Amino acid sequence: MNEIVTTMLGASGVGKTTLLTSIYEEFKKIDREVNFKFLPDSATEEILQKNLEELKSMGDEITAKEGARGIAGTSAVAGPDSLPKFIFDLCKKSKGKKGSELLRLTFRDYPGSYVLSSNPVGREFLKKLLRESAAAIVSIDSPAAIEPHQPDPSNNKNWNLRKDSGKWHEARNHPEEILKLFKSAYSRLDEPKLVILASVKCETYVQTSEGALKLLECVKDKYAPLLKFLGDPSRRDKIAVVHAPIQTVGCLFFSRIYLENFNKPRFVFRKNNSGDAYNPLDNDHLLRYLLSFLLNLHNQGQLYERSPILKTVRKAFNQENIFEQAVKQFAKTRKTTDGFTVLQGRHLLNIKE
Ligand SMILES: Nc1nc2c(ncn2[C@@H]2O[C@H](COP(=O)(O)OP(=O)(O)O)[C@@H](O)[C@H]2O)c(=O)[nH]1
Ligand SMILES: [Mg+2]
Repeated sequence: MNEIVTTMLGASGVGKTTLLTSIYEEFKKIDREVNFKFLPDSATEEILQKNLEELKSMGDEITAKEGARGIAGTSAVAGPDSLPKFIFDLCKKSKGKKGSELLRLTFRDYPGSYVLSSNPVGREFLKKLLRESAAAIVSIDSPAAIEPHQPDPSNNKNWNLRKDSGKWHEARNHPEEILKLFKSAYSRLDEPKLVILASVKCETYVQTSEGALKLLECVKDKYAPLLKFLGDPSRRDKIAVVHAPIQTVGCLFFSRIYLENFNKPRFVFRKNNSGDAYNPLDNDHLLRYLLSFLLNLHNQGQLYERSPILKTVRKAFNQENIFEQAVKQFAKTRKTTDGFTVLQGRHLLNIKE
């Protein structure tokens, strides 16, 4: 099977599993747009369907929990080898049957504690995974990156970055641990990579284009050391970096922070109207960017003849001419406004006409 792996990156509770669940929800709708289907394998479907039901039945107010979603707790004990893989097969649409499989997209999720230096086994696993993956999606907890120590309730609609913005950023998002992981996995690259900085839990901040741009500025500022590393002249031609604000729940807005024992911050989210339904937004663009990257590699990857990822991509696209056409049609409608932007490596995402 032609398999392309994406690593989900982020500490506990930043929203990795919820992001994956919203992708699962979105994948089901793709065949309305183009002539192929994304089918989860049965284990993926079982886990994500359960998460989806939980998300859909969420109350009017929630306190974001660390590692709230299913898989984390149990697998943390069992170790990396027993982690589930989230597998989606891109298939040709054919009446009644599953259709032939063209490309397998695998997403790797794991307990968020793997990101921390205090977990050497987890970090070793992650380094290897990052090195072998074509793409990484860094899930960024937006309220942690933005909110000051004491959020100002009137700051909600026309919110502004303050001098003391991002009081809990280090504690929640662990940007320096993420940077260290990239440093160990991307130090010598011989094939191109896609890095998506996905700002999640961002409902509050992206209601206006202006707000979405402020979020982008904040991410650029808070991740400046990572962007500097990825943009180093020795590697910048090989790495595409995209910022994507994703509302993985859609109906829950940041409300307030309270401190629990040992000053641990708890972020509370509320629905604007009681009973508002789960309504993820824009998560399909993660997939559009991922497929743009793969299609570009197929068309313009001559520099990387020996790359295993290129070989896989070639095999996938060479099976059927219409597959390339369909992917092209799907990928080129990726969003480029409202905080979505290519921060680096545009040449790795271009789609030729
Ligand atoms: N409002 C809002 N809440 C979110 C979003 N993504 C995750 N959450 C909440 O944040 C908490 C942690 O998410 P989870 O996906 O389990 O994080 P993980 O540990 O990185 O896998 C859960 O309580 C989610 O309901 C989002 O985009 N918006
Ligand atoms: Mg999780």
